[in-house]
Amino acid sequence: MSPTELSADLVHTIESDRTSLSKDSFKRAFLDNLFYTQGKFLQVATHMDYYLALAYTVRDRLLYRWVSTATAYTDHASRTVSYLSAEFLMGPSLGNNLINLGILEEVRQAIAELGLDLNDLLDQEAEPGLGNGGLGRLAACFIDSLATLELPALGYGIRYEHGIFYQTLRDGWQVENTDNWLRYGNPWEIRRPEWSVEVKLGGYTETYTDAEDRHRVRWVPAKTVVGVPFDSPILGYRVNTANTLRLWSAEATQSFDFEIFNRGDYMGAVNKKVTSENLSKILYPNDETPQGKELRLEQQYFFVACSLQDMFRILQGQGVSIERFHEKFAVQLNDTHPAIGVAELMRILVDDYVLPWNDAWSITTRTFGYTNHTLLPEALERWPLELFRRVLPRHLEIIFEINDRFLHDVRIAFLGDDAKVRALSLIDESGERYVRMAHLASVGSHAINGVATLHSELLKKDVLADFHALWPHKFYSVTNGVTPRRWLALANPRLSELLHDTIGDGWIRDLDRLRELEAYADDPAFGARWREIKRANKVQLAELIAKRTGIEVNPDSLFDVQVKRIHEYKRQHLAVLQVIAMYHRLKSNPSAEILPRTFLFSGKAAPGYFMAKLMIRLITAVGDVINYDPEVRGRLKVVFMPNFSVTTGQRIYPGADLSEQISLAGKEASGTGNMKFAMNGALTIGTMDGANIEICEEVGAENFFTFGMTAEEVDARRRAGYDPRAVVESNPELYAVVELIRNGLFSRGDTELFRPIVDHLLTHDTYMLAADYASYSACQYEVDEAYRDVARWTRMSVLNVARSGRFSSDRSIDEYAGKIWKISPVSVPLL
Ligand code: CRA
Repeated sequence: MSPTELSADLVHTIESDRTSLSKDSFKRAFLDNLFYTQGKFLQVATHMDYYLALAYTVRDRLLYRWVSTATAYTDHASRTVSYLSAEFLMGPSLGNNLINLGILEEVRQAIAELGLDLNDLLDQEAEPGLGNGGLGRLAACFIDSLATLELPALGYGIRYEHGIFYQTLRDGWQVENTDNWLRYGNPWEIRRPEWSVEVKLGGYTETYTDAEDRHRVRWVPAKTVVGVPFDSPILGYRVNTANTLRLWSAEATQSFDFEIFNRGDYMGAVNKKVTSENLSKILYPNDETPQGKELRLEQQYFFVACSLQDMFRILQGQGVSIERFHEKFAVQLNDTHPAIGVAELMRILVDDYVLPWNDAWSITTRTFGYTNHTLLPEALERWPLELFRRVLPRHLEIIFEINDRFLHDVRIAFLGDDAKVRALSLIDESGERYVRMAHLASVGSHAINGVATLHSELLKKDVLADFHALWPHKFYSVTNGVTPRRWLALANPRLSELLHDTIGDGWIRDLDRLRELEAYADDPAFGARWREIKRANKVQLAELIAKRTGIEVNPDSLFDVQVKRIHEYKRQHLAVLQVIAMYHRLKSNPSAEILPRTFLFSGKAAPGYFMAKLMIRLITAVGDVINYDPEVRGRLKVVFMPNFSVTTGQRIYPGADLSEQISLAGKEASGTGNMKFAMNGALTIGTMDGANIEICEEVGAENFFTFGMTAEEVDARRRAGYDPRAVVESNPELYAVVELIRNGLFSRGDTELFRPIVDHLLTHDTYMLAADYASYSACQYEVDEAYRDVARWTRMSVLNVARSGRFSSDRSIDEYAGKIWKISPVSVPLL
């Protein structure tokens, strides 16, 4: 019997117990797992036991598909995408896996028959918060879509022991608490020690002559750590494809140093282990503000080196020659965090496999694609040269060599233009010397893309303009997307049911099918159901708000929501100015007819970002005044919901009426929350920034509230000399608002607390709140007017959903696959 026959045979023997999707066998398997993996019986089991038993039951069903997928890929020797990302913000897996298996309702039923509520079990799952925000969540949506489109793919990242911090509020300030997502274990992962690899760090290099008389370089590292892969299956929607998310955990080469131990130094003996394991201990909680921390560079190199070694193992397992690496793997760099991969692949090919430089370079550049996610100058990663040399001495030499050859080409392309040479160099030599990671990624990739049309245009015009002049053919644009499985089917069961009843289920796999809803936009019966659903979602959100914050909100008020990382460029404080203006209006005229609104904010601030933390404090302070002012009588509420996460997002988007996407134009590369809101029937008030522009185009300008300067107007305004104080002083409403903050209304008379915000607004106003204020304020009046017209608002909401198909991550992935990766689907037969 050959090994393949053997495994097929085995799978069939165990099939009925572990793979059947029938309700009865599911129930049996659940009880079996409760008994044999949790060691509990129904009467004494906790909700966590139930959740884990259910998770293992679902996992068994995934494993069958996973093994089948691995077999199909091996048989086809398929071209594979390796998606390299320092962050994967997955969110809980159970609900999503039930959706993708197509058994959510059956399982709900089975669980109910055992006297349990599926929702209670879903709530037990700890969220793997292995990302900061949009970039990490994008990676998670992308691997869902890759599997759904039956594309061979591996996600490679880091298994951080502690993900993004858990945010609480104390006296209105953000407090960071350590996340401990692994406390009860992670039922979705399988540790694969047999595929562990070693990673070298530090030390020095030396040259030598090998047995064949070749001059070679040897890297003598200062330390070695072990990378252990933990694999999780990523099942596509109603397909057999289950791809792999492979996250690396750092371990010590030896858990215990006996030499030190024998000298009697007990603590010292475990020290080495502790330092090695620090590598994958914690996710750096900064979004778009990298800090030049040595450990962070080590983390980046660690997971990239592990992943490339893993790819070579797979290549060799399939008997493919090294020279064909780029034919087997398309490696995508999710921002510059994995850009060191360019130098690492060169090192492997040149130092270990002794390939000629030019051959190695050709393989490398045909392997990598680079996605840029930001234009913010402070977000572009660069490493001080000395730090880089200390951690990766051999890679620095390789980068110098790449740079030499590259700059030679630059000199020829831009004859005699030394400024171009300095601007394009991989090394920034304007002061202290740095390695520019975006330059390394751009030189080492065959494709460079932005994440929305405007962003890609600005990349070509601005941040990477010189690279564009050199290699226009390398530039692409792929607008971001989000997975409709998690963000619609799972997050919004009520709306999904209505869609199911109206147009069937085709939209879950082909989101453009939502267009069929357009026919119902003016149908009164449909509209009434539409409103009932939104209202029910709002009631549920109001309950969550009350539970998390103690604040009671009125489900009949307009839910005006801004949820995302807290950043000055995202301008949460612009929304706050508007809230204060409304409050001021009410106070000046208590009987004024105003449309009741609930302002909901949620999001984390980087722990070291003073202004962002102060912005949170301003939101909570304004809430503390307005929410308890009897004169306002529930017409205005301001809520800051702590700990925004994937899980909280799933509960917020479906209950929103209005989505705030108010970044200064030219600053938000794309945004993805904007898409989640639109898909769930919220209307957007937004600037012409990032993907807002494309959302507005798709849904129609009449169904979108636009305001503010365009990116071009922003530039022109700044060039013309921008004086924010003059703008504030010439707008009585804005002036009054600023005065209220300045005089301490929201700080019990303390005029110092919010001074940094006020001063910055009046002097620099980097993100031009003052310039956009009047237009924002006027636009909010239009929102009021539209909301009062119930039929009109309903129609707008329906059309937003109907026309959101383009913002499925399936569309994004289809574009990457066709234009950049050149990969095609492989259909997977079950074994
Ligand atoms: N912070 C951008 O700012 C974008 C996501 C995903 C960001 C968002 O506008 O939607 O990436 N950039 O493309 C980023 O992380 C390092 O840069 C983000 O999430």
